[in-house]
Amino acid sequence: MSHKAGFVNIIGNPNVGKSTLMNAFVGEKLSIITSKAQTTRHRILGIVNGDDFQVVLSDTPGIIKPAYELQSSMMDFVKSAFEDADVLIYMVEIGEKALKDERFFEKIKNSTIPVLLLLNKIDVSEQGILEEQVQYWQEQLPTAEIHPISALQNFNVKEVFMRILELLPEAPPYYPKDQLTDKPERFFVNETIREKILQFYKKEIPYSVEIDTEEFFEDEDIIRMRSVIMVERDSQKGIIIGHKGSALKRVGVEARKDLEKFFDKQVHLKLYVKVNKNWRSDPNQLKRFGYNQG
Ligand SMILES: Nc1nc2c(ncn2[C@@H]2O[C@H](COP(=O)(O)OP(=O)(O)OP(=O)(O)O)[C@@H](O)[C@H]2O)c(=O)[nH]1
Ligand SMILES: [Mg+2]
Repeated sequence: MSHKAGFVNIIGNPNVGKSTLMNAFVGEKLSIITSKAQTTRHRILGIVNGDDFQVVLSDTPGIIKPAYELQSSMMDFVKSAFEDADVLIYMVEIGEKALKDERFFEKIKNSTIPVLLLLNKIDVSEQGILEEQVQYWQEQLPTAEIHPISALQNFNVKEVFMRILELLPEAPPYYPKDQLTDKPERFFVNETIREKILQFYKKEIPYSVEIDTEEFFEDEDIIRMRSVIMVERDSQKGIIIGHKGSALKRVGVEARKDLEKFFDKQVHLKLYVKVNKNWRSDPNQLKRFGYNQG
């Protein structure tokens, strides 16, 4: 039997719906999703397996011009997604005109691998605007194949997946057929907590936070987790904790609910807050938290 396999890497500006699309393809919530830009900080694999195919999707951070070391590492993940792609998905949202860093656009333009340009969020656009947008992108990237979609409402997502299968080469699987992702369990604990922080706190707070799950212990009927929320400054610690601990408690309760769904098991989650001065500008700290190209 012939078998198709390959890497399909999703890139684009922040907040266009890259993670929403990957989760829709995989059918699991592997990547966290929020209405804020720079939600995704890592390159996260989502593997879709069939009897005669294996599609290895990569969700990547939104493209930005880096202002500090963490963001440079995030852009290294995006660069790496150009290197091993068999198919490149360039996602834009309705109304968007250009990448936040145009050097990446040059890379897409010069790409020798197939590019699928997915025009996302068409559920919030009118027909006239959609046609105008398709024409605009056709002029910008004549070699790309354009597909209007709604990742959120699962519109045209299956059709795009079928097209990906056509484009993939004949190859044996890269990962075991029961594997869903490349990330360990603790990563998903970190990300679930960070999602709540993105949702509940304002301004700079979510961008100053990193999570480190120090304990993950699976018992017969419960998983016990202990995670540290790291902030950059003392004042941020107080904000995370909130009046009499109420804000932190809310993070814990909401994260636990999601983790119980994700692991399909009862969860006990303990949260601590620590100040780790300027962690996001410190290459050694960043390495420890997995922001390096190994
Ligand atoms: N209306 C609409 N909203 C969408 C669609 N797809 C995603 N969104 C919303 O857009 C926001 C961003 O979605 P994400 O999937 O987190 O976007 P992203 O590109 O991964 O963002 P970063 O990780 O920050 O780069 C969320 O509020 C989603 O619910 C869509 O098809 N239609
Ligand atoms: Mg994302």
